[in-house]
Amino acid sequence: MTYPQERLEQLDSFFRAANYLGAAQLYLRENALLREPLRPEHIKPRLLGHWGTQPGLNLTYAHLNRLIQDTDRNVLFIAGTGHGAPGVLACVYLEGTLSEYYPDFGQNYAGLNRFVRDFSWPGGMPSHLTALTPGAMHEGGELGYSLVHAFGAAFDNPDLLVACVVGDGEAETGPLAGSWQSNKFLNPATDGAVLPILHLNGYKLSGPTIFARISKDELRDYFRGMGYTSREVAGDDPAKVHHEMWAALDWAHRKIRKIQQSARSGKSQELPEWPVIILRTPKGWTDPKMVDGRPLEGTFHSHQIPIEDPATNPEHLRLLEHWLRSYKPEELFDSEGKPVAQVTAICPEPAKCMGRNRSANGGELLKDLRVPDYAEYAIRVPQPGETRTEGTKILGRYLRDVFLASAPDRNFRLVCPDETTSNRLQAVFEQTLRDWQLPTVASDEFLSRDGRVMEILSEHCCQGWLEGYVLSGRHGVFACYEAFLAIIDSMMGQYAKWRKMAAEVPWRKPVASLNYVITSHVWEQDHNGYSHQGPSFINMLLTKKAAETRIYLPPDVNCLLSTANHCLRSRDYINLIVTSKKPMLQWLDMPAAQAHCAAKASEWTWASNVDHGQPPDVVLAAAGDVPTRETLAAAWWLRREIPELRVRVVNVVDLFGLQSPKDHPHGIEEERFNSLFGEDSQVVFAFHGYPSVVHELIYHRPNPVRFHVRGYSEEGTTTTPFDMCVVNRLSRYHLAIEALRRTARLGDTGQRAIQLFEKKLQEHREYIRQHDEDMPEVQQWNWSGPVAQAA
Ligand SMILES: Cc1ncc(C[n+]2csc(CCOP(=O)(O)OP(=O)(O)O)c2C)c(N)n1
Ligand SMILES: [Mg+2]
Repeated sequence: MTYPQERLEQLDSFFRAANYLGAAQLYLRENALLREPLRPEHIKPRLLGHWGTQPGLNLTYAHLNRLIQDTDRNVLFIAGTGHGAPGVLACVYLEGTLSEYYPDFGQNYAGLNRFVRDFSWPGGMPSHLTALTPGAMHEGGELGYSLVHAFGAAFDNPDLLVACVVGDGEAETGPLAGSWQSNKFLNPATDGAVLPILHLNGYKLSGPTIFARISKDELRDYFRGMGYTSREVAGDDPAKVHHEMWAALDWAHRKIRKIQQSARSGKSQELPEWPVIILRTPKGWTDPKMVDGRPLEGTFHSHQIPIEDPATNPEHLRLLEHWLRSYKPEELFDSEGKPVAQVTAICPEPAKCMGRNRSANGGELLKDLRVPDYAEYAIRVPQPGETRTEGTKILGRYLRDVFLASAPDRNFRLVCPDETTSNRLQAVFEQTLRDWQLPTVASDEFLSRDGRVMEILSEHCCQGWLEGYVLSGRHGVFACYEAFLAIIDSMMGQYAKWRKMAAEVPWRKPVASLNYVITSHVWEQDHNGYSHQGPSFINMLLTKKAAETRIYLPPDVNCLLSTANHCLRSRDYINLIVTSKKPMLQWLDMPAAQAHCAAKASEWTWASNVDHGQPPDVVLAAAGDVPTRETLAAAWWLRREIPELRVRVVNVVDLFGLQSPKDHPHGIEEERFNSLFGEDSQVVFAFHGYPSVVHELIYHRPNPVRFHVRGYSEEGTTTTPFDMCVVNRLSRYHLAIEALRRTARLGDTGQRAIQLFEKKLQEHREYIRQHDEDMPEVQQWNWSGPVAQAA
């Protein structure tokens, strides 16, 4: 096949111009078009950035432009190697988008100089792709997540084609290696397509890549084994590579169209072989062959700044100038500094330019999630602490009906690492099933090509899919065992960074919040044991910006419903909800739950033993469902044994309520905080996670050392549920003892009660070793019931 010479030349002009501007951004503070001979004072004082990956990104961008012109496709571009930012910025500049978003970077000589100078310059564009970059929804700083983001954006986006350039080093990461399997979840009838382009430039930072050194057959078989058909584009002669890349993109596009047409006309039920392009070009392609007698092009030496110290080394300055002039900038930009028509002719019409792709600024496409009235799922709570219910079971019903309500919009997904049933959320399967494009057998359950629950045993894929889905303007929830959400700590951290910057970019519109439901939590992992007990995700969230993080610990089902509804309707946050899947005592009816959630924390007066206006002897506070139960039981015991003790019971549902309003927007006002916890009262605080969390949050509250926090202290094994509380010293007896120790005025009465509770602990230890279950008085305890006989 031969292609029109004129367009091949246009492609090459764009490629050269992008390469030129990409290299210029690394080096030049002025004289951006080399209108004068290059002098040391034109060179930036600090040379920061990466060259090696840019030519491959630029080539791909140029050719995708051509594809869009010819097919009118809606293409989102994802660069896995975000360190290629100068190349992508150059492409977005050449197509005209950058100047639209950043008028200072106009397509004129002054704008071009400013654009080139501002890269990696204080106050300018950062060295990686960030939320500042039009058309980007992936930073690519921490490598490994490009392909999951691409798939996340493609789900439920039938007209979208996501072109995703994956670095060959990036492809060695665990998350990227797992994410190829996303094709088993992509339904060609209702989802868009992802075209992966493996950028095989042979090297990562300083070593060769595995994929570049395995044989071509092995590489082809690697992709075949994962359900892809690959085609290689290889070479270092741009003219030849342009030819091959044109053909490869047409090949891939034809395949994608055929797969989609066949699925959309109902003809094919087979798992399609999706195309992958392998782009085998030299690292640093088109830079000098040698520097200082050492090979440069095609080696890892091209990764960052290929020619060092040009400002102080005249030979390097000469080599740099020669390299930059090899792109012939005088042919690429006119006398005004504007890219010439020959360069821009290959760009699509403005609305179709990849820098303007609306999926990259998902808030522009966001529709409110249709949700049912959560109050209709409320459970009856005639008396506090009498009935038992599983939180996630009720939440599952609510989510089931979120799927129902949002069905016309197809804009909601649940991601989960194979735990939807284990987490007791299976009511959702009454409305939708698990997405599964592979064959099924009769004994399978809840699988469908059209399912909207995304289950893969990869927390990385779950997280990445949901990020891509949310950033491209949709809604979702990630339900996970508490301990294993920590696997994606770092991904969440990167997402938080993206969100933080996006919130500072005026043209980025708000997106739905990223919602986590943690269950199978530390206090209900008595059966799985120590490995499954880890509440550290809360600690991780605490390190993020207050503006974007929210942590909720609903003490019961009605609070859970109110919280979940709130989170699903919120924007731009990272919401964490911690809840139980086991039958738990219920405390509040729906109106009381609504009031409690709105207040963030409140006194449960029915449980307190303090006359109005009197200071309490001790405040018993709790955050989390199991700690709430233990705190209430402690209050119950104290009221029973020492009726004169003034106990105030406080429950915290919105964890950041504890923080000073100076530190977090959800912080409870000082006056109300003091009305709950007093200014110098002793506080025994039972917390769901690590105790240090509460200490950190109350740091700016009056007299914080009076807070005595119990929580998970890395004690655990396979034991009874209540024993988990005992070994971590969070049990009702421990809390009651601690409260008494902190109340000096009781004298002997207090001592006698302490001895009683210590005896109870001893009985507990003996009982569980004999019976393999908790004492009946513990198991059956409720606020008003059978424990009356227990003492
Ligand atoms: C998860 C992660 N580990 C390490 C790094 C440090 N790092 C930055 S670039 C790079 C090499 C990337 O190689 P490749 O994906 O092949 O990109 P390219 O060759 O196109 O530059 C490494 C290891 C990183 N950014 N992310
Ligand atoms: Mg590489």
